Amino acid sequence: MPNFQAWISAHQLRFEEVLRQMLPSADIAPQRLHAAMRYSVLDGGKRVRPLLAFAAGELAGADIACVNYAAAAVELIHAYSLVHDDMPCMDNDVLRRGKATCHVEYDEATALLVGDALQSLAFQMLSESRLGNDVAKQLQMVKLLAVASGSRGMAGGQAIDLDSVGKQISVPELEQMHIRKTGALIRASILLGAHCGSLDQAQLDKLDRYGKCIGLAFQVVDDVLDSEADTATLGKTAGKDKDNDKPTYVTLLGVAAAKEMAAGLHQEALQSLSEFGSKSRRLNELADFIVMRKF
Ligand code: GRG
Repeated sequence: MPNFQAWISAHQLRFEEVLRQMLPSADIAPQRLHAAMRYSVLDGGKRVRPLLAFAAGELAGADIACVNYAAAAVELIHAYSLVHDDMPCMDNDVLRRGKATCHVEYDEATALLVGDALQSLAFQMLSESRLGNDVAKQLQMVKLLAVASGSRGMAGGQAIDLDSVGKQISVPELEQMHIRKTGALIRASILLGAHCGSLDQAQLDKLDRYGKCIGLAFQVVDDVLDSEADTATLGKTAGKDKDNDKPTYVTLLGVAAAKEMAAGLHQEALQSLSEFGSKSRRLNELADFIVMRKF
């Protein structure tokens, strides 16, 4: 069995090609929109959400061809959220994944359409191919992604985030915001990967518990990195939360307590998977990676 780094690199390389094939060619009209979509998705990002889908798929004995569609769908939604989040009407940032943000490289109207089109493409990927023999389950997967990315999930979390700028909020309120904004899509990535295979409801619930913990841990670590790491390492502007007067785990709890919280969530995530034994090796390693990452 390959070591973790080799497993990650092999999936990242293979998945880049999957995305290249799935995205419309920049030679096809409207060329500028298609070029901007490819610019925003390809050659960048850690691909954490697809990796979680692949690891959950491996645990569930899924066909990798099916997981490719699920992983692409979550990564396209993620890429759309980053493009929109960077726009002047939201976070107004110029740097993402070490390169100019979409609206800077192209223009604002194009960036808006890139996000719209990537979101549609995500649902096309999840619905147009036969992801196994159970059509009802596939429909459930489409709904799962819709809820995770909509107003009760990521978009809703973003709305709360924008509304919280400059305000005092409590730790439970911050947690609710991040469970939606960042956690919902991470959770969906794991469940979608698992749905490509076969697990019973009790096993899916354990994976969902893992997803909830690791989704929140991801955000706590993101807050710590924003306060401690530099722009070159992150590939996006560091220190933005403080500059934008945004409540974070670091501003509310302090760095030490935020790190402790991430460590606690990490342990809870690992415990949720204990019954799977060696089958959950990749998910365990991804939990370690998410909590210990430096970018
Ligand atoms: C615009 C509807 C809408 C939602 C935006 C996810 C999000 C909601 C905004 C991104 C802002 C942000 C920095 C959130 C913190 C956590 C996060 C999602 C970080 C970026 O994800 P990574 O680290 O990025 O997985 P890469 O580039 O590696 O894919």
